[in-house]
Amino acid sequence: QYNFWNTQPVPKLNEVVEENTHIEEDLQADQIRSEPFSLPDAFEWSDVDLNDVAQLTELYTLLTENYVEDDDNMFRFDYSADFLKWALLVPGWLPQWHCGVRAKATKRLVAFISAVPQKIRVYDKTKQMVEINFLCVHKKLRQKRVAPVLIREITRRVNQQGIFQAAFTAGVVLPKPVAVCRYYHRSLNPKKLIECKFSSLSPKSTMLRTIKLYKLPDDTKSTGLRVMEKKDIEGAHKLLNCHLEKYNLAPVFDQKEFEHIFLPRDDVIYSYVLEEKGQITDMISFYSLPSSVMQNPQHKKINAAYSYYNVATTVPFKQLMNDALIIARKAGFDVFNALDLMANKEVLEELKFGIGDGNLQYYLYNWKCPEMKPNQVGLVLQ
Ligand code: MYA
Ligand code: JJ1
Repeated sequence: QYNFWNTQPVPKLNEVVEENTHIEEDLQADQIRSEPFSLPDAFEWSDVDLNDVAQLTELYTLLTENYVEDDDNMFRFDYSADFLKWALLVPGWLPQWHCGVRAKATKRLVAFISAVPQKIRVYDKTKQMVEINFLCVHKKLRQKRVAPVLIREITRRVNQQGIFQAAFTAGVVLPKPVAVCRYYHRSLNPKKLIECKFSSLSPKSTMLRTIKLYKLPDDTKSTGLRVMEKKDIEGAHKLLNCHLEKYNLAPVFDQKEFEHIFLPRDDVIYSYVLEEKGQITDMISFYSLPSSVMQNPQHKKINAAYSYYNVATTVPFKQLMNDALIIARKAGFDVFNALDLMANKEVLEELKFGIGDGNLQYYLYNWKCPEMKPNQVGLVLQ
């Protein structure tokens, strides 16, 4: 059990942690291995250049065909190429942190892992870390211990930049989660979700009654709610960073990062603000992450919106979140997903979200700290 993870600087699954500190000391430059880790003979390392459309398309295809599926293998995440550029070409990105593996013979991209820089606060300590995401091994290459090689290699490439901590999330249980969050889902297009078997028609209800149950108004309730613009960045950045101080695990954005992450991009990131006397007082955001529907004659894709960072100070949080549902439905999303982190849990049930069958485990690498409840988590990864 955990032959790889037992060799890594992470707490044991049964360990109860009381302090908030690193596990291993930072390495000196001469202690960091300078050669890449060895792959099986038929494969080679190859950075993926996301500014090259051909390579971006190769990564898109690898993930669309091989990335995360639900427990019953009915749906698979289908991150768009524009989304991958948004998530991975953040300020401070490095080409060697878009780490690919190709088959030597065919040059086919068969595996990937990424890191992006992010300052993260854990309780009272703020550290430069990376966020690790998009770990993927082609289905034909599974269970050959390639994933541990990818993880060791990205660790080496991150260490080379003087960074020794990372944050990541996963659906699987590894040593040792900092927090365990639950997915909740709010139907926007219940008929399609039922046809896809994403949700089921309650035996006590009918299609018509279900459609009525999830009906939403055409217009948002918060007066003046509008798309976030460049001129709002300074105010919205301050609003969010101050709000995130409430949580025990949260990113600390600088203004450039904030602008990259939150300026709206069609079919990728949606951000809205409320302004009062020239001040940004409230914000909502969600990102677009469709899933492929496998083995369904009628539907190929579910358009899902994922709740991202929200701050309510002048209107009730429930009203603001309901406005997000209204906007998402109008934009053509079939379902609105949210985790039970930050203050979400307090409004999800009243807004007709139902609990999903997936968990999201939060992890830190080379850091030990006390576990936290979902409502103390203020970090949302893509
Ligand atoms: S989470 C999303 C992960 N991707 C998917 O789920 C896509 C579909 N699945 C696959 O592509 C493969 O099944 C993967 C495993 C690649 C997941 N995180 O090569 P193997 C351990 C960490 O024989 P495969 C995301 O992107 C497993 O417990 N470890 O297995 C964040 C076993 O170790 P151990 C995982 O199935 C990623 C070993 O791998 C995960 O062919 C964060 C087996 O390897 C997982 N999601 O490939 C990565 N799944 O023996 C860590 C399995 O110990 C980053 N395993 O049980 C750490 C920080 C690094 C930077 C540090 C900087 C300072
Ligand atoms: O989407 C998920 N579950 C859906 C579909 C389940 C299909 C059968 N397994 C679900 N649907 C029920 C919705 C219903 C709507 C009306 C109200 C009641 C509820 O539960 C789940 C999350 O719940 N998603 C996954 O399992 C995908 C993987 C999640 C882990 C992601 C890890 C990625 C890490 C990268 O950083």
